[in-house]
Amino acid sequence: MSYPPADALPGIVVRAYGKFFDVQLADGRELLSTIKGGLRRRRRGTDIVAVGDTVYVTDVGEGEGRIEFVAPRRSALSRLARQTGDVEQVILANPDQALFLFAVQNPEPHRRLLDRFLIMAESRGLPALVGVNKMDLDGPGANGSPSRARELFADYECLYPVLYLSARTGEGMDRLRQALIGKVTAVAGPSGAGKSSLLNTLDPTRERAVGAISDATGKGRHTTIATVLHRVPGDPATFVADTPGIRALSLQGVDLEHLDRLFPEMRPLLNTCRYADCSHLQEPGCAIIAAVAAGLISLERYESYAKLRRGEIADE
Ligand SMILES: Nc1nc2c(ncn2[C@@H]2O[C@H](COP(=O)(O)OP(=O)(O)O)[C@@H](O)[C@H]2O)c(=O)[nH]1
Ligand SMILES: [Mg+2]
Ligand SMILES: [Zn+2]
Repeated sequence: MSYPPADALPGIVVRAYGKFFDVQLADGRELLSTIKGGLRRRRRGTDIVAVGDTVYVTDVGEGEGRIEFVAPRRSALSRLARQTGDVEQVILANPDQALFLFAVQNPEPHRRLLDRFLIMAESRGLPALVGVNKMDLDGPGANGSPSRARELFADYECLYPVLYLSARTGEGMDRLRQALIGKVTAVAGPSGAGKSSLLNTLDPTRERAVGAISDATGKGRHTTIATVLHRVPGDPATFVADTPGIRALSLQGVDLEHLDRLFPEMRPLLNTCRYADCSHLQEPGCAIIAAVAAGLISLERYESYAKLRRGEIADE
């Protein structure tokens, strides 16, 4: 165990571009930083520094910094990259929760994708929130309900916090801010759901900040940035991460034999099937199948389970 030098400043890595990292200090300043030579050898089998890491940097002037020390990671959202010799690629270090954002329409919400996201979060012990954006486009549902959105997402309301939002009108933003406060939240969802718009609503200075960085470094604008952390104004410890890489995690590391444990509505029933190793697909005396028949477990959620359990994991 080593310690940061006394004059190094604590910060959080908010962007990574290859060997360069933007480190945001407590006062909001960002230093474009490289890693001190000696640090490279220490961490094996994982990225040495990743977005979300707490680091200590020396300010070397002209907006640049040197990372002297990386605080131990509490957790990481990562994937194994076979091409790189099984070194884990960290998508986000130290996430506290995940927000899966869909739109009421444009694009149509894709519940199977939401279920896969939720399974991914469950398998990694990450608390999940569901966001339904573009509520300004909501209308009556098919079953006579006044809200199609609430009809579509009703099954989730007893499982996860469901936030009905509109980046356009500001609907639900107070509740969203409350759910985010003091935490690092990974945001994922289909393209067009409104992730960027929502981040802009949370932090109207965001676009300007990104532009300033690009100008300062003379690059970055065309750099493919995997994960970007945004500080939400109002609380210094609230960050929202745009994490496009989450989607590729999908079911990595999920043991299909125990997929049932990743469905919170199934968990209380798991020891009540007739057979201890019940797959809940066709066995007699299955408590899950009975609960679906009784309307206690949503048929659509069960179908998501059954498809994945049978190995029908083809991506859309
Ligand atoms: N009507 C409506 N449109 C929105 C809302 N939020 C975002 N959009 C629009 O949806 C499109 C995609 O938004 P964007 O933030 O780029 O989605 P992303 O791909 O998830 O980052 C843009 O044309 C936005 O203007 C909303 O709350 N209501
Ligand atoms: Mg976007
Ligand atoms: Zn069963």
